[in-house]
Amino acid sequence: MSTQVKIAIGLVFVITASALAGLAVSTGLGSHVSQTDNSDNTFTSAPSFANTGYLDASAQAADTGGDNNGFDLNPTYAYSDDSLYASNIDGPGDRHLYYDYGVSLPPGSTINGIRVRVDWWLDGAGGDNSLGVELSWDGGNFWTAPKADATETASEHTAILGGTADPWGRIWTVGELSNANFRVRVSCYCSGGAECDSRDYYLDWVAVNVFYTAP
Ligand SMILES: [Ca+2]
Ligand SMILES: [Ca+2]
Ligand SMILES: [Ca+2]
Repeated sequence: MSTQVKIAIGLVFVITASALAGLAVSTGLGSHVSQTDNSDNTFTSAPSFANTGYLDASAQAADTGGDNNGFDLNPTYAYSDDSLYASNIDGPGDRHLYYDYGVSLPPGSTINGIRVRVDWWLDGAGGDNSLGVELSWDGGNFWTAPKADATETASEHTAILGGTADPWGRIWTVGELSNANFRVRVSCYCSGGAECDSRDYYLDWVAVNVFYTAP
C-alpha cells in the first residue's frame, strides 16, 4: 500500500470517528442528572437577601435651611423615576423631607442595610456641590449622620447612598421604618464658588430600599 493510500485511509477513519462521536452527543447518549438528585442544586430560602425593592415616597415637606423652601418647584415629582423632576432654585443650604415610603416588613425583622437612591443633577459645577441624605427613625427629631454624593453633573446621574449591609450607624426596628417614623432628608450643598448664590438643584427620584432578615 502506498503512503498516500495509507494517509487517505487514516483520514477517513478519523473523520468517521469524529462524526460518530458527534452523533453520540446529539442523540443524547451523554448522561443526565435529575436536578432533584444533585445536592449542589438544592435551593433553600435565603432570608438575608430579602429586600423591599426601591420604594417611592408619597409625602414631602420643605424643611428649614437656606431660603427655607426646599425643592420649591414640583417637589412631588421626586416621588417616582420618570421624566418629571423637582427643582431647588438658588438652593444651597435648602433641605427637603421625603417620607411615607410604606416600608412593610415582617414584625421582628433584622434590618441589615438601607440604600437611598437619588437621581439628580445641577445647573452648573462652579464651587463644590453635593447632595446629602440623612434618615430619621422618630418622625424627624433625631437623624443619622449624613451621607453625600459629590458627583457634579449637568444631566441626571444616579447615586446610591448606604448599602445592603449598611444600616447608617444604628440598629433599626421595623417600627422605626413606619410611615409615622421614617423620614429622608435631602440637603443641597455648595461651597467655594461665586455661583453658589444661584446654584439650582434638580431631583428626579429619591427612593428607599431596605435589606432585612425575617425572624
Ligand atoms: Ca431617573
Ligand atoms: Ca429652594
Ligand atoms: Ca421624577
